[in-house]
Amino acid sequence: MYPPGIGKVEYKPDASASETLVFRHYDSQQEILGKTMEDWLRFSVCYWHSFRGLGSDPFGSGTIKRPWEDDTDSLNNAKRRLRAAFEFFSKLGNKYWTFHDRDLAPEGETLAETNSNLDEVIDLAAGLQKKTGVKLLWATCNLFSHPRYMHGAGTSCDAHVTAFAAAQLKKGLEVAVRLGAENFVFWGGREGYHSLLNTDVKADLDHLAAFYNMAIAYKEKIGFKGQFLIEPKAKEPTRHQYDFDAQTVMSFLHQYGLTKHFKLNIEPNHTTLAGHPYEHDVIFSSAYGMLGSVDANTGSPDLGWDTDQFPMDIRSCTMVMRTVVEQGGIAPGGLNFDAKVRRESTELRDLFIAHAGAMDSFARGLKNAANIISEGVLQKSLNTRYLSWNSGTGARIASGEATLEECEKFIMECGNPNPASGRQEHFEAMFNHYI
Ligand code: XLS
Ligand code: CA
Ligand code: CA
Repeated sequence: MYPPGIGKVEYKPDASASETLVFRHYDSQQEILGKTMEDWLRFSVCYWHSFRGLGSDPFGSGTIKRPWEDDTDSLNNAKRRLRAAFEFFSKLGNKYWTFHDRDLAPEGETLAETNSNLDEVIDLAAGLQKKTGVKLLWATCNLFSHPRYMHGAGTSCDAHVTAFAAAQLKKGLEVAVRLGAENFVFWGGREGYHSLLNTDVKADLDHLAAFYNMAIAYKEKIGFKGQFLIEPKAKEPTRHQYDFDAQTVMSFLHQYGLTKHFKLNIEPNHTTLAGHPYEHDVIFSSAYGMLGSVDANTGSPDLGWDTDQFPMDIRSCTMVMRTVVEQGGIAPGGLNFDAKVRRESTELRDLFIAHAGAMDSFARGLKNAANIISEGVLQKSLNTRYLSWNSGTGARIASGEATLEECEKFIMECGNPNPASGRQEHFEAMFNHYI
């Protein structure tokens, strides 16, 4: 049992400030606006940070010792770690997990050997899923860590590398089917550039679209029913990542006729890396019906880096949940904690507290969002701001019926516009009322 002394995390609304290994707000079966909290939030634990990350960073090696690790890359260690992970999920009470293929099993000398290693661990994963009822929110392929992917995978300048990535992806999709993944994520690990002198950007994007088309064809062939998701990120590891932000990815999909096959997996820490506010990409993708899932984490606002911290800020969680509730839910996506404990947080207890605290923050975000939406005061003020578009010339411009001549005539008759106050502070104060 890992760790001894920590049991199931309980709902305890009257917990004191120092009791952080409880849920004060997350009551999985509590109904909010017609759905249980569990159904709105669809929490998922990510395997790579929580079970493969041991606190190393570019300046130093790992600081974290886990009781199940024997410091080898053996299959036995891989299986012991997976069992520990499912024990963790059961104690935390989350219903989903996510992984990269290479998080689960060691890579061999050849693709055949790698696939056979993976199969061995996938068999165990299938059994543990069945036993615990924990399901796979999404799987993804790690197409960025191995040196072969140094120039990218789908956008490598070397077609042999792209073919290898495609072969790896084929296996990844088969694994997704086997484990009943509800989604499959494409994060463009090294799909980008460091220098425009050695890069043909148009060729890269054409090849990426071709890579996605092969994935769609195979998805249909093997009957994978999950949702394909692309995860934008602005920079890191490359200087410019092609999937820069939600608007860039949506334009790419549109340009290559791929829109209907994908939605977006938005990670707010990537949104801030793009220089946008935390909730920007969540709102943009949702506005176009493209918000598929959220990698629920945060950076440090003063840094902007991709620090993958646990989301503990109630304001940000409220903004995200407001959008999720307004679009009617996030399923088949979820809130995946793509987050790692700080390398100084070395106890196993910290991993539990981090997840429980983030789940509670989102539960509070959900309650706040439900209040904002039920009372409708913010929405009413927003509607008032746009009132001029509902009738007359505004409605004619919006519907595409108006002409430049007609607008000229309107101005000649009605004179200069006199726009009303934007009342930003009023909106901010109203929002603060709910958090
Ligand atoms: C890295 C990404 C990555 C994806 C999955 O920055 O967040 O972890 O979510 O490959
Ligand atoms: Ca992510
Ligand atoms: Ca990240």
